[in-house]
Amino acid sequence: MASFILLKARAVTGHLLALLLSLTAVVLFPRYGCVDIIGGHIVCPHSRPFMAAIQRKNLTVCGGALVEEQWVLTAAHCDLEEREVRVVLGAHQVSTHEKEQQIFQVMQYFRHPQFDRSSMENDLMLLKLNGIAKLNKYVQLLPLPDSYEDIKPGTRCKVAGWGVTSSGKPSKYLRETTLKTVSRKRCERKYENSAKITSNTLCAEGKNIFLKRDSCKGDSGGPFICAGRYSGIVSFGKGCGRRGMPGVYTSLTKKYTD
Ligand code: 4AZ
Repeated sequence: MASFILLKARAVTGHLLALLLSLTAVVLFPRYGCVDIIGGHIVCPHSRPFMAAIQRKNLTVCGGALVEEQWVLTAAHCDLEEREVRVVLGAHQVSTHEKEQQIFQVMQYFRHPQFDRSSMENDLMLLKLNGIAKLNKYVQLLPLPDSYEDIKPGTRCKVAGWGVTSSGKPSKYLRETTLKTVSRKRCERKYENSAKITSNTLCAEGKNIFLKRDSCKGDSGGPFICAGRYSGIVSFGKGCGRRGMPGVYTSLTKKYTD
C-alpha cells in the first residue's frame, strides 16, 4: 500500500513538472508550438504566401513581397543585377526543391531613382519577373496599401525572412519576429552620423527583455507589417539584435505608393 501511494505521488509530481515546463515554454517562447531572423520563430510552412526569396547562387540575399502577379517589391540596396538571380515564391525551406515553389528570373530592375547609398534614403526597388505567378494556397499577393497613416511609436510589427539568425548563419526555414516601432527622434539620435532618418522611414526594435529580436542580413527587402498592414520594407541597421539599437525600415508612404 505504502509503495502504491509513493508511486502515485511520483506520477502526480511528474505531471506537475511537465505542466510547469510547458507553461514556462509558452511564456518564454510564445508560438513554440507550430512551430528569428534574430530571436523569432519558424513560421508554419506556407503561412506567409506573399514572401519572396531573392537568391544568388542558392544563397538568399534579400527578401521581398509579391505585390502583383509579375512584380516583387524589395529594397534598392539589394545588389542583384547579375545573371544568376532567381526569385523563389511559395517557399518554406527555400534552398531545397519544394513542390509549392514557383521560381522566376528578374526581367527588369526598377530601383527608386533617388536611392542614395550613403544616406540609405529611398531604399526600395521593384522587380519585374520573367513570368506571371500562379496564385494559389502557397503563392499570394501582398497588395500595396491604398491609403497612408503614419505608424505611431509603440506599434507592433511583424517581419519575416530567411536572413541571419542568432547562430550567425542564414535560416533554412522562413522565420518571423515581432518588433515595436520607436519614435523618429529616438532613432535619429541612434543613427546621428551614419544615416538619414526621414518621414519616409520607420524604426523598430525588439521589446522582450529575455530575447533579442531584430531583422538581419538577408532579411532586407522583406515586408514590415504593422497592425496587420503592409507598412514598410526591411532596410538596414547598425548590427543586428543590439540592445537599444533599432532597425530601420523604408516606410510605404504616399510618396512611394503613388
Ligand atoms: C542587412 O545587413 C541588415 N537590424 C538588415 C536589417 C538590419 C540590419 C542589417 C536591421 O541587410
